[in-house]
Order: sequence, then C-alpha cells, then structure tokens
Amino acid sequence: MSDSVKVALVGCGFFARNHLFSWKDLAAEGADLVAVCDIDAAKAEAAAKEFNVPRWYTDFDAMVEAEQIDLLDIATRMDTHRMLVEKAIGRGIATIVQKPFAPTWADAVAMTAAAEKAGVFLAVHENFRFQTPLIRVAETLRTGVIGTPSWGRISFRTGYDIYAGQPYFFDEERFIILDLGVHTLDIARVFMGEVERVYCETQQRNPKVKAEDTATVMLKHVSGAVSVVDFTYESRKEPDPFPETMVEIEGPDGAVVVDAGLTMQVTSGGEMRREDIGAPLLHWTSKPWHVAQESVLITCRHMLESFRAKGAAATAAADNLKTFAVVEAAYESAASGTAVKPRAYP
Ligand code: NAD
Ligand code: 89Y
Repeated sequence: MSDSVKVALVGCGFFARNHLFSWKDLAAEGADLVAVCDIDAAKAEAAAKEFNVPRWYTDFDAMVEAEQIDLLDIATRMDTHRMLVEKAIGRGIATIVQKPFAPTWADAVAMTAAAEKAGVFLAVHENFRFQTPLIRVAETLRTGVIGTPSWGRISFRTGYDIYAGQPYFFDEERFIILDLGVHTLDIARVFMGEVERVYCETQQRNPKVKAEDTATVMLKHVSGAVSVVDFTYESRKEPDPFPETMVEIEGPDGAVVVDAGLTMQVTSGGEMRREDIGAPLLHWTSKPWHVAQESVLITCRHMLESFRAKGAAATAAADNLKTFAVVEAAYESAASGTAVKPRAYP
C-alpha cells in the first residue's frame, strides 16, 4: 500500500454518506479517514460510529487544530464553502469542496485566488464527468471516431422527488442552473470544449420552489460547435431516467448517442455499434442513485491520486471557475434575454 493520506470530512449530511463509503473503500489505496465533523453532534457521532472513524467533532476549528490533516473533504452546502475553504487554505491544508463551488462568482474567485497565492491544492468535487457512462463517452469522442464534434445535446430531465433528500431546494434563490447545471454544463465543456457564448431561457414550473427548476441553454463553443444543454426537475415521463444524463453528439464522421438505460450507440463510417456503459453496483450503492454514487468513489480516487502526484485535479478550482462562468452567463442571459460571453478568470 502507498503512503497513507490522512483525510477528514466536514459535513455529515444527506450526500456525505457517499463520501464516507468512498473514503472507506479507498483505505485499500491509502486513504485514512481520521476524523469527521458536523455542527450537528448527532450526525457527526453517527457517521463516526457507522464508518469506524476514530474521532468526531462539532467544531471545524477544533478539528483542524487537533488533527494532522493531509486532505480535507468539504461536503457541506455552498453557503459555508468559502468560510471553510479559506480557513483550510490558511493552514495550508489541501482541500476538496463539493459542488456548487460557491453561491456567487465573487466567492468562487476569492477561494481560487487564495489557494493559488498559498500554493495549496484546491479542487471541486464535480463528479458527473467521473460517472462511468460519461467517462466512456469522453473516451469514445477522444478516439476521433466521429471526427471533431460539431453539434451536441446534453440533457438531464427528471421528475424524481429530489426534494425528499434535499428539502433546502425549496428556498434557493438560484436553483437548478447552480445545482444541476454545474454538472451538465461541465460535461458540455468536457465533450465540446470551452464556451464563448451562452443563451438561456429559464422556467419555474413547480409553484412550491422560489427559483428556476428548468433551464434550456444554448452554447457556442470556441471550436465553432453548438450545443443544447437542457435540464429540469419537472419532467413527467415514465420510465424516469433519474439520475442519468442523455447525450447526443454529432461530428462529420458519425454520432454518439446515449439514451435512457445507458446504452451508447456509436455510429462511425455508416456503421452503428452498441455498448453497455452502465455503472456497476457496488456493495454500498443502490438504484437509481448508483451511477451518481459510484462517481463519488471515482472522484475521490482522482483527488487522492492528484494530491499524491502533487498535481492539479481535473476539476481544480481554476477549471471549475470556467464552468462557473458559464453558469453565471446562463443566469445573466436568462435575465437580459441576450446572449452572454462567459467571464474570464484573470
Ligand atoms: P445537507 O444539508 O444534508 O448536509 C450538510 C451538512 O453540513 C449538515 O449535516 C450540516 O449540519 C453540516 N454543516 C453545515 N455547516 C457546517 C459547518 N460549519 N461545519 C460542519 N458541518 C456543517 O446537504 P447535502 O444534501 O448533503 O448537500 C451537501 C453538498 O453536497 C451540497 O453542496 C450539494 O449541492 C452537494 N451534493 C452533491 C451531489 C453530487 O452529485 N455531487 C448530490 C447531492 C448533493
Ligand atoms: O443536487 C443534485 C446533484 O448534484 O446531483 C443530483 C442531485 O442530487 C439532484 O438532482
């Protein structure tokens, strides 16, 4: 086993279970989960007990003071990210932070700049690009079988009751673009390259939420390619594909299509082949969440390896800012009714 890396997790809520299982699985690869922290003592204690973590805390400052942490994993909600990240970076602790990186562009830029100035590893746990099916699509596109992508559609449409696990969604001032668009717009960047223009229409279809729960975004990529990225929590379609992302990418020599059920159809030179690209079920994952859950393990593994290699993660803060800039441009476009150029991080 390689040298062990002492990991601590802050935030033991709904999604953190996936991080806890992942870090325990990664013990075999040298991750040593030494402590967990939650302001809710019952949650911190329960997580420590269930996952056999030696120490638990309710105070983040006390945890970072007492522990020798190599890699901090922040799985709290976005409103606490900047405060926790800045404290960790101030202590020189390599840090991973859940998506969305922050509630605002200014917060995301401040964290990125602080980490760069301090020379400390900072990455966003942006896991969709680490989903087994989407990794296979990216690998296939990279082989060049369809040529350089010229048109794409990336689509996440569901009516699954996401509010049961994440009731805070009812009160978000900016909702689905920040929550889910961060994933699908990131995928658009991975498949089709950087974005130079964004047009977006939003809808609020569920009267119980405060902000947009549906967005239709059109992107012009630097390569000249065009993509449509659409996502909603108000699709009433059976079977509901939650949490699968549908994909259609066209190039001069063919097309890659992923429909519900996670079969990829690759057409190249007039011939079509099918490939099963589903995620395996792990001992702790269950349907329908397993595609998302398994990607947490793959993301954590990538973070562990990037940290060890003293390199930047694929979803390092500076990279995630490029996705965040597209998110901000989508909101600006929806508000102004015009196409918007994403901001650049100096
Ligand atoms: P949650 O509210 O269930 O959990 C957050 C936990 O953080 C709570 O237990 C809370 O007590 C704790 N907390 C808050 N402030 C704290 C502090 N200062 N110190 C220690 N603990 C603190 O939220 P959730 O649904 O688990 O979401 C957490 C994050 O995960 C969000 O950013 C969300 O967007 C993200 N998420 C990601 C995915 C994905 O696929 N990547 C899926 C779901 C949620
Ligand atoms: O919050 C969302 C996310 O990040 O992935 C799935 C989700 O939990 C609900 O759509």
